Amino acid sequence: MKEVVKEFFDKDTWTLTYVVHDASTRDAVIIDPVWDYDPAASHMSEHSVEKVLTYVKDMGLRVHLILETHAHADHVSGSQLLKEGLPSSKVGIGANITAVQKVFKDIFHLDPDFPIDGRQFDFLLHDGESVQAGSLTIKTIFTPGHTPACASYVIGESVFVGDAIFMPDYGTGRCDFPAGSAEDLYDSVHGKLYKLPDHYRLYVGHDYMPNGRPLAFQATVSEQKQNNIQLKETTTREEFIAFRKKRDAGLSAPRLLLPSVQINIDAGHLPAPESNGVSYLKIPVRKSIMTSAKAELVILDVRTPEEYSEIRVKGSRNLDWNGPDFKDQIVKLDKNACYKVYCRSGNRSGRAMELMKSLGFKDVENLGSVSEASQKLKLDCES
Ligand SMILES: N[C@@H](CCC(=O)N[C@@H](CS)C(=O)NCC(=O)O)C(=O)O
Ligand SMILES: [Fe+2]
Repeated sequence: MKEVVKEFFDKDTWTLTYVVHDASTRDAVIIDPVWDYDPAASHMSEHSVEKVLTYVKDMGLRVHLILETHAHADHVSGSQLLKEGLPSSKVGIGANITAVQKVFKDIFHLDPDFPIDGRQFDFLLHDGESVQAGSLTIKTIFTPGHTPACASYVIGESVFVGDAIFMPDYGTGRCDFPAGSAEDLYDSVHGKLYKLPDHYRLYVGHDYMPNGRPLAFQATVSEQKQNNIQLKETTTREEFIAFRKKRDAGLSAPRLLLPSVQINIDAGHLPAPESNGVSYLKIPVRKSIMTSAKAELVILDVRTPEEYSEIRVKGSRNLDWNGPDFKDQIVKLDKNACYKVYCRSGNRSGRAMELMKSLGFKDVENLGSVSEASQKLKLDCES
């Protein structure tokens, strides 16, 4: 069997969709199709799916399966739309999609009867399992980390890795989505993908074309092991985890995160239309959905109001350690915020820090004196 791989690139979301077929039988599978979505107008269009359908028709392919490498957080899946055009195909995803459905059901406060057992998909794939698409054999390898449900699909000597790893000059997938894990990603890439034969071709789920280079979407296991800028064969687990966590802390949410996830955990179905025939998406407000969301920073000056009025760090707030209601005021504060405490010499703020920690505040630091605080926080003083 010789697998033929054809790529389609959606430049709006940098996504690669693949059509893979057996040249001798024309049996085919489609991986990670895109349903175009313009968030400002909340308008969906079929352009990307149509390109794929045209190719399938022109090549005379028989598409058996539509596979998702994961529940994408940056584009809406075109799988249901594609299935309408290819009625004999079935949509599948890694069986751990159930974990993703569970987390996001809470985040989106979905209907209590929204299933979290994956039944919205036609079938679920298990680690190590092989399925047939006519003459094509597809082997599933679970490659969690970017999301807990990520799977890679091996067809012949081609491997569709989703967002586990990108081109060698870009690196790896982010691990800060709910239930993502840099530890798991290292084990998936280093422990599984890098153990495949050196000449196998890894096809990536996105290409961000760093430094203006032209589109690229495929590198061999050997090329990745030698050149991936974030995770080489020689990179240690500790190095990778430290690097990935640091990078993730600085990334912002993908532009289409909210619309994509709620549609994609429902296998690419739009929410049921309301009585006017229109589907509506939900947008949670103020609820942090990124695990790396930054805690609020509170700068506490615990000197007396007189001392405070003379000079203080800009943006600080005054709570007198010696005042009668210090503790009453403190317990009203958010225990998850990040506190930087200072006073005249570091003495009162040291005791305030101890008290706050004993009350269950998670992140409290004593910065010492006014000038030390100003220096450490890189904030000016005001009087
Ligand atoms: N700017 C892009 C960001 C997309 C993004 O976060 N991509 C994910 C894959 S879904 C990723 O792993 N990025 C890796 C990184 O930036 O290090 C968007 O808004 O869609
Ligand atoms: Fe992704």
